Amino acid sequence: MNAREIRQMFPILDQEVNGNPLVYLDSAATSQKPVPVIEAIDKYYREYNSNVHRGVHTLGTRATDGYEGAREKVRKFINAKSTEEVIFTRGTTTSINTVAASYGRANLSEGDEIVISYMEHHSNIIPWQQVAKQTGATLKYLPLQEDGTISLEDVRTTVTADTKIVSIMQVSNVLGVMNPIKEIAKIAHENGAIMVVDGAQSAPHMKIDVQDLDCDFLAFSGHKMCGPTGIGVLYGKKMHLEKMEPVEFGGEMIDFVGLYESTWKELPWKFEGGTPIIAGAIGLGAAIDFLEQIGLDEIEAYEHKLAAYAMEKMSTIDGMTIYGPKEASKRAGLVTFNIDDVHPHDVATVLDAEGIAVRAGHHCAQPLMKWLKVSATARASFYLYNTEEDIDKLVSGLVKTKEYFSDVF
Ligand code: 7TS
Repeated sequence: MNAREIRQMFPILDQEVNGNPLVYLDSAATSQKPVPVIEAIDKYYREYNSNVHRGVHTLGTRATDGYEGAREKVRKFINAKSTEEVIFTRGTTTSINTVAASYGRANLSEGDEIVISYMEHHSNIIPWQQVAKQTGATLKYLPLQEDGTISLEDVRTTVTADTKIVSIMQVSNVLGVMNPIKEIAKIAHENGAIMVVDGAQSAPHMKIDVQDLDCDFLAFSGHKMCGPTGIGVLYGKKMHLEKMEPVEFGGEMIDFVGLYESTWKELPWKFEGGTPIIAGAIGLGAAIDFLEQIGLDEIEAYEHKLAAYAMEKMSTIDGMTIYGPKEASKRAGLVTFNIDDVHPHDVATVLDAEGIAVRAGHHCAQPLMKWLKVSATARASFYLYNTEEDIDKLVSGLVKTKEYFSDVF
């Protein structure tokens, strides 16, 4: 399938916005959904909507098969050893909070360190701030190189024998940098710490092998990888998950309930209290089938090409500042930028009038904005359905924005 054929599988892209064909460049916030995903969810609600793991009736069995079948698809997608290591959550945020609240509270105390980096998303900062306050542990930040990359030398000096948890994003939602997770995990382990990976921006765009990375936990969201909102994944090594306490209690996650004491189901269900996100998991399973049919390596290579094209074209615009590494080979498919003194919200507003959707703001990364010495930026992010033509339209939209604001001031 070429990009044009892929694009046709996303019905939402075939529309006009403000009188112009939609150019959707905000996939890092959430991706669009292809027909097979929409159909899988539709089919579930039309044909076999039912609760899972309880009834013996036919619809209940079909729903359970759909839900647990999706878990197996996720297992294969990330190469986890077993489905016991795959927990369905609401998304990356919930997944990281679960690790912080359960593993963090049980394993941290005064004098221990948690290491994160300046480029993290708020979802990979605040849960650690909270658990640090609760346990007396110290939160430490890995510095960044001038181009926004992480150096392994800095990892070696920041991670110490007191470090218990290292939690880093695999791909930055602002700088587009791809962090050397496997090498960082090795350093974490040499110091007796565990490695948590925020895979929100990597799982949609590249092949992930948790056994090869040797990470202890991996968090990601379905909605950024062609799946529906409200579903995400927490992968964890069985040896950790087995020892961890659930963070939500109630139906579904219990084995035996007494008046004053209860016991939990085995993995992974002890972490899935309440009626689970059945349609979401089924939709995520369909998204994984879709991505695998195209090929994660192909998607990654295509996005690199788009990023290189965008960097080349955008840098020709006078007054353009692009954040992150200059070499396209070091970055994933997104470009974060500012033009002259035009506020990024104004950039996004002018582009919207042209039918072009980009994100403006701090991108839930305020510490990184501080490091970049800006309050906000604009960001164009690409996915498998974008084309060079979309980027050409972005560039002419940006030229227009510049002209518009030079007339105003
Ligand atoms: N981690 C990273 C690296 C992210 O990019 C995001 C969402 C999250 C965690 C949180 O994911 P959630 O699904 O739990 O919300 N990032 C963005 C973004 O860049 N623009 O909107 C959301």
